[in-house]
Amino acid sequence: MDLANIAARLVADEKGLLAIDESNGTCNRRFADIGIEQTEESRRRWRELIVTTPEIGKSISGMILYDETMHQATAGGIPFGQVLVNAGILVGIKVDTGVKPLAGFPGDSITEGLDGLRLRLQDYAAIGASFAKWRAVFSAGDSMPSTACIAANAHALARYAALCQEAGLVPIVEPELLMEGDHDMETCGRLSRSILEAVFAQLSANKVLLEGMILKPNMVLPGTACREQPTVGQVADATLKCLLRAVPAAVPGIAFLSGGQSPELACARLNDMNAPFRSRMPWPLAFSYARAIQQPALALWAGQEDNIGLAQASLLHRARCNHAARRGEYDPSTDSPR
Ligand code: 5MM
Repeated sequence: MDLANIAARLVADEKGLLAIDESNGTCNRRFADIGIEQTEESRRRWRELIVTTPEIGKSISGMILYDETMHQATAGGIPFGQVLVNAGILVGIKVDTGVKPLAGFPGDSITEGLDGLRLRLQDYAAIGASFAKWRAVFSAGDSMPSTACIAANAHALARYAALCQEAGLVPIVEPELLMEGDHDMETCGRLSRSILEAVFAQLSANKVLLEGMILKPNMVLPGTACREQPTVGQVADATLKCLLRAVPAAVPGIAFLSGGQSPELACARLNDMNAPFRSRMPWPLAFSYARAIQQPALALWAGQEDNIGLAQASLLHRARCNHAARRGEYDPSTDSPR
């Protein structure tokens, strides 16, 4: 499949992506919060539960794995990548090696992982990956993110994307402005737009084929400590306004991250962008959620074999809710916190 076909498949049929690419540290923190043992075997069991969820491929087009997961298999010995391919789900891989402080700019971050990336991408492609993911992280604050932070991360995202395309992998380009802070929604919109403009300038300078990538942005939201919290419709309007100004129409799809929103709000806001405007936006508006799909299921599973069915039902429910939101057909009144 060529790049444009893979990208089109990732956002086809109103499906979206499920990110299960938490690094071991992040996964262990989530396990610790609910008392699950933090071992390689626990992480394997959790990822086996997810990838073997019956019927999840009817709502999920692709899953993003972490390196450890990419090399793991079910208890019966089937590699997770193969389980996904058998279910008609495209295999993605997170290829950045993590977020570090940006030297000289306290509070700003830079995402690392370009060294040796060409060879790692070839290896991942050889074991079945169709697409990859790299996340750049920005914080809103006094003089943050700095111009240097935006430039460095935009350049790294573009270098990563160019290398992915060279290896035949579709790059998911993920610039995330974090929700933490007391900034208002207007600030988030202004900063998100500057970041996206810098990212697309670098993608163009590095000859990245826009038709062969997917953008994974944050929605435009106020900081979690901001006193004014908007309606679902206000978030949808502010997000679309920002994206329409900054994202070229040639991009084949936008798949939002959830960023710490509740599962219900992430779904309702996606729905509200799709309900009135679905046929009028230049790009399909999809999802690439981790927490907003996994969190309720993780709490239900709690590491217990007996809870696998319940947890899989919860994952399937959240995937279906977001699938419905892509069609503008999500009904929050029939949704429940689990
Ligand atoms: C923003 O995070 C991405 C989407 O997840 P949410 O929907 O929960 O916001 C997610 O793919 C993220 O990049 C990984 O989980 C990050 O893992 P590490 O461990 O690298 O921070």
